[in-house]
Amino acid sequence: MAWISDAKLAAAVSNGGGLGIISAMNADASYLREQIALARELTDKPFGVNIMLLSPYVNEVAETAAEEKVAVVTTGAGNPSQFMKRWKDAGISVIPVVASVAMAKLMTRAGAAAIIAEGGESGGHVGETTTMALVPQVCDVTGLPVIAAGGIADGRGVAAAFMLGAQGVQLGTRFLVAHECQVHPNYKEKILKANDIATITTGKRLGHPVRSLKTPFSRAYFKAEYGGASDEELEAMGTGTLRMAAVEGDAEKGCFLAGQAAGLVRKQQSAAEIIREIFNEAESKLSEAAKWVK
Ligand code: TUI
Repeated sequence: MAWISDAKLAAAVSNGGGLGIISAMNADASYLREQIALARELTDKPFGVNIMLLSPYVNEVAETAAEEKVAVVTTGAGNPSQFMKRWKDAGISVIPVVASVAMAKLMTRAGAAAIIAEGGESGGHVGETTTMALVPQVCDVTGLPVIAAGGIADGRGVAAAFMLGAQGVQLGTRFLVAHECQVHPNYKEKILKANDIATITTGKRLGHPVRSLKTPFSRAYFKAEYGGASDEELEAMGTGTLRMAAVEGDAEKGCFLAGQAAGLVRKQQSAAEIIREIFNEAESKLSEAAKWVK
């Protein structure tokens, strides 16, 4: 989660019983090195780093993650094959995010430690297939642990993910309103106010669909996309908009990435409280569920 998931949030998640992930986003190696050092000051628990494969600095941040020997690397928005050997040689557990069965197979063969199967309900860069359909199909082709992502924001979603065959879950949107999340207050307010139809997918025409909240920016982008704007004009429209949302809280020009489960996010809590509440709820939902098949 670019401009959102920094050392502070990642450490709070790890201290709260999860595995916090620092976003390497579109920043250079020195930013990532700094964030890793800060996370190590804030927690003695393992944490991970997400490498966004479309980053202009992908080569140097991939190397930094290896040099720093972080516990886990997750990847997004592409195929990380070229980096797998370097990371594995450094003792890192590599957990790629996939949006398709084909990529899950490829990553299993390439030596991944687990697979994150992310459905199109999620925020940010998304695939077509929903979590409900994707997770069991990924489970069927890999012997690795599967972590479900996309559309999960509470214990019901966690319970459902486990029933689909997942052994873990990845949540983003719910942690946007964590006390330890440094995102602009306007962003948190928008998430808390979001309903079931609050998000929109743009960027399909450029081949990189992105889910975000419906705002003046995303509506204007959508119109431009289907109204004859050139690829260059669209690229220019999107530049800098994640920072405008997360850092400046710019309600007009910012791109507020969020998943469809934003409508389930109703209160601000610490990361540890979020994790505790979700897993308590999942446990009770799972123990109640068997009665429906009797
Ligand atoms: O990567 C994400 N979420 C993201 S990345 C991002 S930055 C961005 N901004 C504009 C355009 C594109 C990226 C914002 N949010 N989630 C994980 C994820 N990975 N979702 C989908 C995928 C994915 C897509 C294609 C993984 C592999 C893949 O393989 C394609 C191929 O064959 O290379």
